[in-house]
Order: sequence, then structure tokens, then C-alpha cells
Amino acid sequence: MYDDDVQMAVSPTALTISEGGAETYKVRLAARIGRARTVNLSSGNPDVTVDADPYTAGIQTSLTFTAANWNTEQTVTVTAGQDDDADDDSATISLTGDGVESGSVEVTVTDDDGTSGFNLSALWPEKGQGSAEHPLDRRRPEEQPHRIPRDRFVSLGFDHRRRHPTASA
Ligand SMILES: [Ca+2]
Ligand SMILES: [Ca+2]
Ligand SMILES: [Ca+2]
Repeated sequence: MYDDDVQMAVSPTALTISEGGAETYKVRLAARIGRARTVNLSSGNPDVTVDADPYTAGIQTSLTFTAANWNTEQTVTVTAGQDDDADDDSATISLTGDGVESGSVEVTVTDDDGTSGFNLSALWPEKGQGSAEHPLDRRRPEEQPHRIPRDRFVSLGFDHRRRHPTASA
């Protein structure tokens, strides 16, 4: 490190975001500067995007600090996009720039999709109309917790007086 590298104050340095949601963190420089510094933001995960300027449309990925605003906090918005799996995700946002000591923010994304497996509620049609299909169980019969005799038909019905689908064999 060179003497003229200035530290950043980043707060917080860890974020937990619900999938589809957004959180923010703040950045300022820790010491007075002469020449301006540009801090570049990058996320290691394409589903986690960073926007350094909420007032300008689109995504901006750099912050500029000058002798006049070095100690004014700038807000970075981190957005967690939807993905098709049910696993929590993580990303490391790195803050780098010429003349600044690097920083980072650790992001954990809490996935909002259900866990895998057969879920009766997935069969419930919205507003009591239409129909929905869901594979009963892709595991081998001997691994299924509730085996259905192969020689019997199974019907799944919706009784609007009850809150949950009913199954009968
Ligand atoms: Ca923007
Ligand atoms: Ca997901
Ligand atoms: Ca995920």
C-alpha cells in the first residue's frame, strides 16, 4: 500500500436480503483527500446487482469522492434478483479504486422459493377456478413415504368449505 491510499468507511459490511428485495449500505472516505477518488463496485454474482445512484435510471457502479464530499456518506443499493432454485445465495461486493484501500460487503440472499418435494398447496387453484398439475412424486415407489396402491385411482378434490385440498383413494 502506498501512503496516499485512503481507507473507506463502509457500513454495514454484511447484508442479508430477501430474494426479490433490496438493501443498502453506505460508503464514505475515512480521511481527507486532495485529488478526487473513484470507487468501483462489482458483485461476484449476476443475480445480485449494485446501484450507486438511485436518482439516475439504470445501474451505476461507481462512486466519486472529492475534497468537498469525502466524508459525506453515499448510499449503494443492492438488489437480489429472483432465481429458479430454492437455495440461499451469496455474493461479495468489492469496492476498489485507484488511491483507495479496497473494501467489501458480504451479501446473503434468503431464497423465497419453496423447498423441493410434493406440496399439496401447489395444487390449490387461485380463486377456486382452473386446475393445476403437479407430479406426485418422482422418487421410486419404495422411497415414497405415502405409497399409493398401483391398482387404485387417486383423485384430488378441492372442497371450498375447507382450507386445504383433500385426497381420496
Ligand atoms: Ca441508478
Ligand atoms: Ca429462488
Ligand atoms: Ca437461489
